Amino acid sequence: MNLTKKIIIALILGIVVGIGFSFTSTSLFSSIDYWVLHPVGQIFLNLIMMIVVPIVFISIVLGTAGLGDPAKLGKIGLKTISFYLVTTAIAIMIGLGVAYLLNPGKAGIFDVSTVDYEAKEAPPIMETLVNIIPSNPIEALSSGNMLQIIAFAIFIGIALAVLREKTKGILQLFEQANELFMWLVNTIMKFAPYGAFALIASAIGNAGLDAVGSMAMYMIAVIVGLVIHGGIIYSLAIWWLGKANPIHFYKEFFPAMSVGFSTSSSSATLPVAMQIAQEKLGVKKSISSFVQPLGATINMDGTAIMQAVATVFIAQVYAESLGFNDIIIIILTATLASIGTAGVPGVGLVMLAMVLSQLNLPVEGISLIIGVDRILDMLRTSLNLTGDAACAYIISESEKRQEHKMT
Ligand code: DAS
Repeated sequence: MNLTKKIIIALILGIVVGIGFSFTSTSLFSSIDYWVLHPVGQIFLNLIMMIVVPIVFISIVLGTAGLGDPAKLGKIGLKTISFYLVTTAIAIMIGLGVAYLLNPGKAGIFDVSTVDYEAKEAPPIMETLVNIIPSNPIEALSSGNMLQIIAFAIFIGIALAVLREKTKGILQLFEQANELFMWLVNTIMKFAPYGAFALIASAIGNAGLDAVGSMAMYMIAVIVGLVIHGGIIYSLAIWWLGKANPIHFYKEFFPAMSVGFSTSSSSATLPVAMQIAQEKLGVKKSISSFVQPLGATINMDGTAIMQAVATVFIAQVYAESLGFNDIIIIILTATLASIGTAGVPGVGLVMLAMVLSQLNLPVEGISLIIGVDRILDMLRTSLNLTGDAACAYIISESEKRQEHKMT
C-alpha cells in the first residue's frame, strides 16, 4: 500500500479515535494523550522540523544558482510575488463573502463577559521588511528566521551563478547536501502515518465535541472558504495560467497536503511539498526550490481566509459594524500580516490579533475561536502549502512552454 493510502487511513482512524475520546473520561484521554499521542506526534514534528532549515537554505541556494542570470531570477520573483499577493487578496474576499453569507457570529449565543486573551505581539510590517536582510546569517540559521534565511540563500545563489567555475566545488557541495537531505525526507516520511494519526487524534480529543458544536457555523464558514479557494481559484489558475490539469495536480500533491494537515506547519511540510512538486509534478528544481520556500513564509491564503471569517465573526459577536473602509483595512492588513510570519502551528492567530487591533475590534474575541483553531489550522495549512505548489507548478509549466517555443 502506498504512503498516501496509509496516511489517509491513519487520518481517518485518528479522527474516529479523537471523537471517541470525547465520550470517554477526561482522565483516560489525558493519560493516553500524555503517554502515547503527544510523544508520537511531537517526535514526528521534531523529525521534520529538524531538516527544514537546511532544506530551505540549500534549496534556495541551488534554486537561485540554477535560475542562472539574476535577470531571470527577477522575472521569476516578480511572477511569484504577484501570484501570491493576488491570490491572498482573493482569499480574503472569499472569506469575507462567505462570512457575510453565513453570519457565524449571529448563529450561537456567546457569553463575552468572561473572555480574555493576551495577544502575542506580531512584528510591525516595516520592521519585518527591513530586517529581511540578516545582519548575522548564522544567527538567522540557528534561530530559524525563515525570511532572513531565504534572503541570505538568495545572495549566496546569485554569487554562485555569477562566479560559476570559480566556485564549482561549493555548488557541487550544495548539490550533494541536497541529495542527502532529500534522502532524509524520504526516510522520515515512512513515519508519517503514525505521526498523522497521533496528531489528529490528540487535536480532536483536546478540542472536544462541545467546542466544535458551539463553533460549528464559524468552522463551516472557514471550511467553505477554504474549499472554494482551493477547488475553484487554484484549479482555475492551474488550468488557465498553467495550461495544466488541476485534477492531476491535486492527485499527485495530496500526500503533501496530508502532511501539512497533520503537522499544521507549512515550513515543516516544505521538504515533502518540494519533493512531490519536483518528482511527481515535474516542477523544475530551480523554480520549486525558490518559489515554495518563499511561499511557505510569505503566502498563506488559508490563513487569510480564517482571518477574514474570524474578523467578521468577532465583529458580529460584539455587535460591531464593519464599513467599506474596514473591509479594505482587513484586505491590506491580512495580506501584509502573512508576509512576516513563518509557517508554524498557530501563527494565524498571532496575525489575527494584528488585523483586529487595526480595526479596533476586541482582541479578546480570539479566545472564542481558540478552542477549535488547531483543527482549522490543520485545514488552512494544507491550503497554504497547496497555493505555494500551485504557483511553482504554473510558473514551471509556463517556463517549459517558453523554452519549447525557443527551440
Ligand atoms: N500553521 C500555519 C502554517 O504553517 C498557518 C496558520 O497558523 O494559520 O501555514
